[in-house]
Amino acid sequence: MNKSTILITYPVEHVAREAKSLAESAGYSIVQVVTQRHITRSKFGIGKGKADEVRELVKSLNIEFLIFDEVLKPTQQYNLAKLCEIDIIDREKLILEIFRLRSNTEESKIQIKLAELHYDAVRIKEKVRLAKQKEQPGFFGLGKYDADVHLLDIKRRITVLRKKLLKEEKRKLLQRTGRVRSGFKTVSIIGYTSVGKTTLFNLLTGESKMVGIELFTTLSTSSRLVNIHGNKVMFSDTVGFISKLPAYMIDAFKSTLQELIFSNIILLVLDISESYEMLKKQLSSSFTVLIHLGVSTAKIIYVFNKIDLVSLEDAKEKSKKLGILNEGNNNVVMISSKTGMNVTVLLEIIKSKILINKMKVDN
Ligand SMILES: Nc1nc2c(ncn2[C@@H]2O[C@H](COP(=O)(O)OP(=O)(O)OP(=O)(O)O)[C@@H](O)[C@H]2O)c(=O)[nH]1
Ligand SMILES: [Mg+2]
Repeated sequence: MNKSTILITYPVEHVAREAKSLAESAGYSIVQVVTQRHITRSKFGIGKGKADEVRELVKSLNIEFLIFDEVLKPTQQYNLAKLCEIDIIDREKLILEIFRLRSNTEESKIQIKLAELHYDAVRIKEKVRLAKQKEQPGFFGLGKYDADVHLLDIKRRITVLRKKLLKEEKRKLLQRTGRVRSGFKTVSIIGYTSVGKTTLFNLLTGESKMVGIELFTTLSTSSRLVNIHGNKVMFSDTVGFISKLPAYMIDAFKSTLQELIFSNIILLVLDISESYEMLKKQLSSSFTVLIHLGVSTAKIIYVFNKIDLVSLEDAKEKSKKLGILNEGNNNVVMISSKTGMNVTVLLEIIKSKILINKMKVDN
């Protein structure tokens, strides 16, 4: 299937690259990238002149989809769709599509449904608001009454799904309490999507969970108990993060992500083979999630992965520029999950942190 697509994004290399990877992960084939410095203009997102150009491109290149690398208001989406006579997929919709394609557990399916309903609700509310202003009578052919009924239905479904997730959260809480009682320590592997979290998880646990170059290969948490020199440690692999992930999506994945709140150690994985700009983005997207969940950053071990792809000097320089230095804190390590390089060093760090925690508890 060749879903020929135009991508509208910013003229910033790493931003455009992320958008392109997202689009390709959802199965779109990018035929043309259109970049604009401002893509949040009120009517079409882009300016009218550019919108006309895009319309011409759509026609001449036989384009089926238009991906817009920003969150669009329903009016913007509608205006642009009408002008170009084509489906517009904005950034949020795109992320939701990928999530839906990848979801393979009951829990992640509920989480995605919840996020989708939220996305729809925001749009319907906007339609109602516009209908009230009489700016757009019969907007999208939807009367106010229909919209209200639809909205109520969405709210009801959201409540039902939230209850289901709450049950799951409680089940996990019990599981966790059991773990704490048995003296297990927990280590969560987090980070931007595609940095190699699952590859590392597999290496540490002997598992064979799916890894892939596409974004968001992992959507549901896997955990596995490992014995590190006589210490029982539970490793968990988690869903990857991405920049500009809306808070409601983090909330939707809360039952998956709250594992992090209770972890003894957090391995924040970064892909050192990426550019400095990209690394900054990887770091900030991880911090956004940790802060939103209220997780202490003191538990972090920074794991620079894919060291096999760069020189040690280059890696050190980048980490220094990022402000992540190993000044006796024993919380930075450069590894390759592919070749296994320095993984024993990582294990030693984990072990020493666990022992320190143990001593703190014992005293
Ligand atoms: N060269 C090299 N490639 C690696 C390394 N670790 C992972 N990869 C590759 O990076 C890609 C992504 O790896 P994954 O383990 O799926 O990454 P992830 O962080 O779990 O990704 P998501 O689950 O999609 O968020 C795969 O193609 C891996 O083979 C490494 O140390 N060196
Ligand atoms: Mg993964």
